[in-house]
Amino acid sequence: MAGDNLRVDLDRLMARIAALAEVGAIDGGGVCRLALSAEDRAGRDRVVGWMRELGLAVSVDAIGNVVGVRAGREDGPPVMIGSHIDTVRTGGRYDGNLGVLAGLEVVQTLADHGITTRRPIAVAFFTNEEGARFAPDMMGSMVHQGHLPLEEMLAVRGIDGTSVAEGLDAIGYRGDTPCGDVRAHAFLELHVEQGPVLEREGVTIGAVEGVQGISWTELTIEGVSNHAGTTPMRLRHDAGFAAASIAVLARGIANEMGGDQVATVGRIELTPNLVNVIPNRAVMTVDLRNTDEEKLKAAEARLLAHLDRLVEREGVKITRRSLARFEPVAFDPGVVAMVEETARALGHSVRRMPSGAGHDAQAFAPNCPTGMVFVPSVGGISHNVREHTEAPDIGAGANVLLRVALRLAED
Ligand code: HGY
Ligand code: MN
Ligand code: MN
Repeated sequence: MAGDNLRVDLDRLMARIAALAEVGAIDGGGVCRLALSAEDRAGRDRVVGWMRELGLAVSVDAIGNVVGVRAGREDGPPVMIGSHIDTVRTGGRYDGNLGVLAGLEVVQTLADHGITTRRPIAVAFFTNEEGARFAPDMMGSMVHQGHLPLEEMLAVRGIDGTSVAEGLDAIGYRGDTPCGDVRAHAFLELHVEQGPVLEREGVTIGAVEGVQGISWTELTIEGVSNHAGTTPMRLRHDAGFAAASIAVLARGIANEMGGDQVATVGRIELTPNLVNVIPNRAVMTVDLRNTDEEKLKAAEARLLAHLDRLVEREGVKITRRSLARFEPVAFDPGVVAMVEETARALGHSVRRMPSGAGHDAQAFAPNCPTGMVFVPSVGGISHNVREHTEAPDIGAGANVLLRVALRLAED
């Protein structure tokens, strides 16, 4: 097939990764570009600049998703390569960014070799994949693919009180292209694994079979502030204790259920947060995930039962707000097999695996053949400035992406 000997220019890809990592750079080699922040805008501008240099037709939709299209020999839905360039506050330079920049590298490699594919190829980055500032995560891609309503998402207020609409206007990325205007023929995402499996097994490529279910809940616990020294224990309505007990319960659910069940309390904010005052308010988040929907529901039920007991026993009020809820998603078996075969044909070790993290690809999976390519994370570390993937592994992943994209664009 055309392009059998085609390979990406790894130095060029690594240079773009480094150049984008300069935007929002933080100590330790990481990046902070929270969605719709000034740093996010600067990162967007840099990537759009590269899209334009490559001659892509760039569009920005009503929730700020950016799609650059390279024309094919024929018109019609493109093979889309995408991910995200927003990061968590302690982000690494590869999470999301690799998938977008590898897409640009695929396009530039094709151009370098004068190859025009039958179908157009699009490279995209989606707004607010992380969900760290505005929940839920995968917001932009879920709106793009019709799973979340645009107006409701524009009205979402983030952890700092800003709405998504205000954030988009502030960075100038509230586009006029209708959301979902670009339907994909197929969707591919290259991403760092963000976990320990590939490295532990000495495998270079992950052929991702799907994404586990995600349940994010924000809890507001209201008790009674009182004097830490004079208030008898039996008379306390301690929001801080309640929050801590929920965190311990979440860990207990994961330990007792075992398997793929994970649980994380990532945020706890106490008021008045003073050494000698019993907290009267706690705002916290509980992140539960499992590859099995029924087990995830069972974990959620155990959390709710504990909340009821706390209300009874501690005399606190607990208000729940769902921040995100996605069922497990399976990727297209044909694309998974294509990733696996391509990795082997390129001489790389490969294994099938689920994704523990959410990804934009899961928004596309119900609508078109979708797959993901993982490359190893050193130490299994991510959402941490120490996130790292070795250049040869990045080259391997990008070449698998190139070859699978070519196959899908010619089929
Ligand atoms: O939370 C996640 O799984 C992703 O990083 N948004
Ligand atoms: Mn990501
Ligand atoms: Mn992430």
